[in-house]
Amino acid sequence: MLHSSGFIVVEGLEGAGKSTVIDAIRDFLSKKGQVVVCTREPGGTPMAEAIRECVKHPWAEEEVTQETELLLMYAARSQLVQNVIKPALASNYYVVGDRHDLSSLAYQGGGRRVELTKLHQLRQLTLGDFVPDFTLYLDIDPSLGLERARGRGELDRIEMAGLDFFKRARQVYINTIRSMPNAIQIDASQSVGEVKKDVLSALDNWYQNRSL
Ligand code: Z5A
Repeated sequence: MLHSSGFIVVEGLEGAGKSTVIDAIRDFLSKKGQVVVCTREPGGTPMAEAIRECVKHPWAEEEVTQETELLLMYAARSQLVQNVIKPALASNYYVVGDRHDLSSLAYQGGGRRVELTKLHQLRQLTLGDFVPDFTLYLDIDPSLGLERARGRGELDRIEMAGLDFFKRARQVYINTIRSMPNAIQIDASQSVGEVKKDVLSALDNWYQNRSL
């Protein structure tokens, strides 16, 4: 049985269909005989899940500063990378991440307009040169994505940020993905079946080239 390892990340705005697509990616890799660990950010360890609750909470009685939000994202990421992702990769497993560092660039950098130097410093401190092996970005107009997300119930603190916030985040995603090696943009406004088909085709292509 072939065993290698790889860190695959699925990115996109809310309602883009990340959770839906991750199930298909896990099935694809399992059928290839790979062991797959799925993660989500913020979250994925007991402490990081507590941070997730904290960061999504509305905190109506006080303002959550940009810096606090950013630090919490990286605190959760540090816990996840050190305790789950790196050990899994060292065991020759595949890790499929529902969001990773690019989310901070899009949401805190683009959406909240945090200075890029601050983001880069935190990235360096937390991750060093650790990067995903393959990134799938599910691109969706924020109006459509939020409509899908709303269908699931109440919006959390970040989802309440307003349309312009998400438009800025989307623009950062699009610009960054273009310049990244091993990254692909998928049109997530299509039907679930079409999105899955595009994702699996891109994944198969990447996987075959990787296995050569
Ligand atoms: N955040 C941040 O600010 N900075 C960071 O560094 C990180 C995160 C890591 C995480 O919340 C929040 O944290 C997120 C970004 C921020 N906040 N916001 N806003 P989350 O994990 O709860 O939110 P999410 O990652 O955006 O998950 P999501 O809303 O569940 O989106 P999704 O996983 O992409 O979508 P889904 O669950 O697969 O689908 C949503 C619904 O749409 C569902 O009913 C599906 O059946 C439906 N769907 C999916 N695909 C389709 C298609 N193609 N057609 C029609 N309907 C569809």
